[in-house]
Amino acid sequence: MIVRRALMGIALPTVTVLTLAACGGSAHDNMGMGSNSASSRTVNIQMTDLAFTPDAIAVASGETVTFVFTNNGRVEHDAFIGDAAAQSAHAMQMNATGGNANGHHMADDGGISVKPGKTGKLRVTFERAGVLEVGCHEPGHYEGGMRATLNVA
Ligand SMILES: [Cu+2]
Repeated sequence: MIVRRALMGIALPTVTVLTLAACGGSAHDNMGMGSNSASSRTVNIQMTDLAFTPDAIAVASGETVTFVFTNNGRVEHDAFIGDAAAQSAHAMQMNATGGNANGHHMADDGGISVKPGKTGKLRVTFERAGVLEVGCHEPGHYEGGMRATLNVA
């Protein structure tokens, strides 16, 4: 019996190492999930020319998150949060209004536009679980892969 227990004790650290490895080497700072879901937390997202980094974000339902977008690219980018259907509806709306220019992203339409070198914030409360996206709807960007997955658990 004593020998078996000792073996099981050895097996556990292996699992821990695999979990850490699956987490990858990206620069997610302090995404401690679920510890204090009622309070707001800040998630920094970098915008570059046709990518969001990180491109996958996990949040908890009921959580309020402030997303801080920093545009490190050379062109203007935007960030719109919604499910896949909302993304395409938003894309159509943007096309109908000329895709750009003034009036693009009013304060409360769920999206922001960020010029190169600037930052912009979006504060969102996630009401229920589901899969959402952060999409950039500057012409061709979303289609070019400028989107991030937002998993609400
Ligand atoms: Cu973009």
